[in-house]
Amino acid sequence: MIPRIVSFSLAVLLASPALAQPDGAAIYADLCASCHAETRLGGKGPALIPESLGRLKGEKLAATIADGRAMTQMPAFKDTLKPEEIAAVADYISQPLVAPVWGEAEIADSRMLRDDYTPAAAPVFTADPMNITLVVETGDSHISVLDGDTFDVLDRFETPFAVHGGPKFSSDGRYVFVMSRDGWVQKYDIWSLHEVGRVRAGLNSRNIAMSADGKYLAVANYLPNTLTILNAADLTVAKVFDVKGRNGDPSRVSAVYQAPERGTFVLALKDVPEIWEVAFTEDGGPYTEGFVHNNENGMEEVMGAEKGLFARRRIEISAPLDDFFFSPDYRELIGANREGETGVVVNLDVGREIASLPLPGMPHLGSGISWERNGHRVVAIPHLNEGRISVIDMEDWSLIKTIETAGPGFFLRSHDGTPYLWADVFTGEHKGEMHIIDKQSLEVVKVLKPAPGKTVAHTEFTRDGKYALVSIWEMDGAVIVYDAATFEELKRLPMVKPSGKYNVWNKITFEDGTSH
Ligand code: DHE
Repeated sequence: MIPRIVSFSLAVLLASPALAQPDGAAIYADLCASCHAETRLGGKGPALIPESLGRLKGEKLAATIADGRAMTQMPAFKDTLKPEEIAAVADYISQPLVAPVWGEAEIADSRMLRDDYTPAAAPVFTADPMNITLVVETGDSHISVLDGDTFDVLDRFETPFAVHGGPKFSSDGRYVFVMSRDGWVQKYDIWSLHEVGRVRAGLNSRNIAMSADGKYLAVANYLPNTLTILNAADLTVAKVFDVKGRNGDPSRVSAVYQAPERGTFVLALKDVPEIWEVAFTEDGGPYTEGFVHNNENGMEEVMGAEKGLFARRRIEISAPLDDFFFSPDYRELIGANREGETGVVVNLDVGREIASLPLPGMPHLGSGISWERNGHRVVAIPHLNEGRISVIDMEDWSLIKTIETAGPGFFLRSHDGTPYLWADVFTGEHKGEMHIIDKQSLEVVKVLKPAPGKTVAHTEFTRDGKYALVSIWEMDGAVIVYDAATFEELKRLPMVKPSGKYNVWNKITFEDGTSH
């Protein structure tokens, strides 16, 4: 500790003459680089660049440096640094980096396979492998592996820092892939209860998608502007796409989804008005025949000339869309822009927009769910800015109902085995109120308030839909197990800031009530 402070003082003194402003770069090199890397692209600790810091800005960022982060390796610096020095480091790490290189070679170099891993021939536990539920505990970067019948914790393994989005399972439910906002992708063997390895597929990543055949894992990256496709078996690189619009403008990839029936990954692009489909089948999915498109001169032209594995098709749209919800046959998608007030429906077969929808208040399409109602398929979508859920008819794209809730919600969940959907309130004075909504009448039938004043969010069901698992999303949090029919609380499992929960069966069968 003492040598570190001495060397820091020297560096600061050398770098900043008396009365000069503290030198944020020198302080960073001295105190932060050992964990976050000299490049600021992350090491043991996350990358410290604007893209990764996200909403951690200004005073909030300075407070994190001063106070550290509870339950992580991040120490408090308020006794080591003066407030103006903390402000200088905060300012330094808030400056953009000039296009860091993170291509095939860098990704390949980051790959680490565990040498203490031996695949088990059969599950090493007696629990039903199809009813395993994973609980992501973001508070201390772990995942708990739950037996879905007894709710016993079978294993608790460390993940990379800041896991985001749903982990993706291989189609047999044996392996799971987890992604962190820093671009690390971790592979874990559920049968063996052991990590297989990890690789850094990007520097700032959004989410991952698994191909239906289990061979490929696509990683959507903000930084660099790429889509990385990994071989799921050994985490080697299969392909890296530089993402640029038709006019050459680079774009961040907001999200990637798999469309099993189409044999493609579908990409939401943040900065260019295009949707991409990338084939993960050898025959190039829908590309072999191309499709007819009306170009800007009103002329019909055949698009989709690329063929074969990883053939890419561009669908031109009127404005960038960064969040999608798909129809069950994956022929249509609803897309929305975080800033926009409307959603659009895009038919992927014909490759164009076919309808628009009123969706004010930041619709969160990624956590929409759909089900059958009065012989029609409907979709429910929460809004991140407003206490409402929009219910839309997926045949004529009309708005059936706006369900008022006590505040803005993040996640919706249901299951074939229950007549209700569960909708959280994530922010505002009513945060923590869980709404139970009848899927046929669209009425709120009950509001649960299990932990007043705390964040209560994200529901997942057991394989049979009989139990609902809800997170108390706090450092001293818990997963509450409810009887999904009576809403009676049965158990609280202590967890460290549990966020999403993912049941193997519901995920691999694309259960209606879950996000895909
Ligand atoms: Fe998420 C899923 C985008 C902020 C927790 N989030 C997703 C998905 C997308 C998305 C596209 C679907 C990916 C998938 O599962 O493959 N999230 C965004 C944003 O654009 C947004 C609003 C801003 C951002 O900074 O990225 C955002 N998300 C958050 C949070 O602040 C949350 C609450 C806390 C966190 O961990 O960052 C959060 N998002 C989640 C979770 C899922 C998710 C737990 C998976 C839900 C599921 O059940 O599948």
